[in-house]
Parts: sequence; C-alpha cells; structure tokens
Amino acid sequence: MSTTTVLQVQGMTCGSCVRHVTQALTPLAGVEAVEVDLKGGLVRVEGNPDVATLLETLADAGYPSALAN
Ligand code: 9UX
Repeated sequence: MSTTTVLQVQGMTCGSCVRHVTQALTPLAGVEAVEVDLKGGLVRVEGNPDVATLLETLADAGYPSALAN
C-alpha cells in the first residue's frame, strides 16, 4: 500500500527550489508523487520509497532534510 512520507527540508526558499526538490525525488524508486510546502518547509512523498535514499538525494541536491513523521 502507498504511504505518505513527510520530510522537513532546509534551504527551500524559492519556486526554483520547489522544482529542484520535485525533480530530484520524482524519479526515485517507489515515489508516486511529490508535494512541496514551501512556506512550511515540508515535502510529502507518496508511494513506498526508501527513506534513507530520499534524505541522501535531498542532501546531494543541497537541501538537508529530516524525517518529520
Ligand atoms: Mo531557490 Mo535559487 O534556493 O539558488 S533560491 S533555487
């Protein structure tokens, strides 16, 4: 079944950041949808991704993050 993973993400300050984060996470295995809350600094990932891979991918893209749920 599909779950929602919520990440608290640092460094997202503009619309381009939203695009960078979305484009980094969307191709990963198990990711069905990515939703970014820019003001809240949150990213919701639908699907069954490997959480460590999400965190590592965001860090590599310049956005340190932590699991929020
Ligand atoms: Mo958003 Mo531009 O961080 O580097 S302000 S992409």
